[in-house]
Amino acid sequence: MKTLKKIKLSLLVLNFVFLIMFGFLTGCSKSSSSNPTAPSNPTSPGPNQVWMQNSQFVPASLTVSTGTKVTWTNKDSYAHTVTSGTPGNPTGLFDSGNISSDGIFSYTFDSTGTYKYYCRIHPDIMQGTITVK
Ligand SMILES: [Cu+2]
Repeated sequence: MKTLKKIKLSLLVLNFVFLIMFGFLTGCSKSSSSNPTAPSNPTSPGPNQVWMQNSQFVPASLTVSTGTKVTWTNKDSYAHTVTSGTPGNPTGLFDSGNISSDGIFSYTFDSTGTYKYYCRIHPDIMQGTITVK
């Protein structure tokens, strides 16, 4: 009878150890998911950045100072282009060619002016303007 009690007691201890370990593990996974230093995906474009998102340039109008490098990032799952000019009238100043998903294109604006651009794949819905001051 004494040995049965001992077994029951050790099982109880084992249960406790298991519960503590389980709690520790879940605690760990919780803290790592809310870790503020973990890299997170930004929800909006940063300074001097334009996103191609849902077949739109975001923001559609951006004002920068001369010498600024503007970077476009394709957030869609399909290709876009960044082409200077207006649909049917490309200026030839810059043309990214097809930018696939997650791809980027950069252009440095060295002169003041208003630079219209568009996507050759979706010219009717994707147009933007960079104003350089
Ligand atoms: Cu497009």
